[in-house]
Amino acid sequence: MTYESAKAQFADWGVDTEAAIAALTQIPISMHCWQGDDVAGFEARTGTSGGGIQATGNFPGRARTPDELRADLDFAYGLLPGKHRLNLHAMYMDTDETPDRDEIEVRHFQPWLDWSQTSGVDLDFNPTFFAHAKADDNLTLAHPDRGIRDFWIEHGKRSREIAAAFGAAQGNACVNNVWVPDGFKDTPVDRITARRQLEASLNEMLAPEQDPARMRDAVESKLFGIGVEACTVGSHEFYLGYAIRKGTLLCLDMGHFHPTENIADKLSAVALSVDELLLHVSRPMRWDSDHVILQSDDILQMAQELVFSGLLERTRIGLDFFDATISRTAAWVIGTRNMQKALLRALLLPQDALKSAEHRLDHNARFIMTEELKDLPFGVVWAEVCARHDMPVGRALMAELDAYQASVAARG
Ligand code: RNT
Ligand code: ZN
Repeated sequence: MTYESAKAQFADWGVDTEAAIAALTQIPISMHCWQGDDVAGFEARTGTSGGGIQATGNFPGRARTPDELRADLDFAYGLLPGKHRLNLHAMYMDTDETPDRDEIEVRHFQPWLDWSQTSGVDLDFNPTFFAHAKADDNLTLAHPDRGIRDFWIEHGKRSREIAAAFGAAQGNACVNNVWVPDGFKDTPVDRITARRQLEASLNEMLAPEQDPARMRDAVESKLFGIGVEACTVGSHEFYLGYAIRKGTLLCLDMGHFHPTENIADKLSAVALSVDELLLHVSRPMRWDSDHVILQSDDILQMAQELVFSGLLERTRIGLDFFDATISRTAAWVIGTRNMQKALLRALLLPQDALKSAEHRLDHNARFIMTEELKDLPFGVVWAEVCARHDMPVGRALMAELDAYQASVAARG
């Protein structure tokens, strides 16, 4: 089918494909650096990821150095229509020095800044509160030991400064997302002390004022992780309240809730109380497994909520998945494209007609429409987007992904 006939089919429903394409290419996705190397990072001094997150698998081609990671990123961004961002973790520092986490400065990330300037990919940032001896108790900002808390508070402060420096260099706000693994393997008897401790540490960390034009703070909740099955200190309720009171962004990671919860449903609810949202779009399978996102119902609903609830302007879309059983670059490209495809599908729906059926309680019309609309040629419009950016789809995409994978497969 040609784009012109697809365009006519959408027009028949009152949908302007050109407007949808224009809107889609304005939506940046903050792609996470950590899919490229299985969340290992480039610090000289620390070890495995820890914190209850784990990439499993040993498919060849993992990036082992910052240069390899940047080469892989260049390849991946080259297959993503639109202008996107990179979400960098502190453990991805690129320096000959060996700063501990409480010693990091923007100079330790200079090669990333240089790459950002030349590639035009703006940066977001994350302090790394895991994969470190001082996080081995699965307690960081909520640790009972003042010295350990101070260490992590300092790390958090420095991360905010680095984020602000990134923001100043790129001319738009860098989001600095705080996720801490803090929790208990077995049922704690004093949850409130741990939560007060986390709150106090966060307050200290966020106390130095930063220009919101340069950096914004986000906080990410979690339900449980491996090793912290009984209680996570920074739960959803904890951070929802915190974000409302402190005016930070609230980060919703799709893997951080009970498996049957609908994360898309949460957006409109929390958007009434928090100004800005950050998403970690992910795919949990039975637990917070961080599978690469598919064009699954969860993702389609998430995208539809963003579009239909008018939340795109105040939501930063970040991704959070890591699969080491497949090509890292294919995971990035397919996963990020799936987010874009989901957004495109939402943008190609006759929003007014659907809403008006619901508003007049015509659930029958809404039902017929939602099902009939599923047969529209969304893929043809996506192929047109890619063609306009001179990017492949289908078998041609597969050939490019395979060729790149073959070129990195010999990495040790
Ligand atoms: C962990 C959180 C967190 C991490 C990254 C690496 O459960 O989802 O966002 O995945 O910071
Ligand atoms: Zn996350």
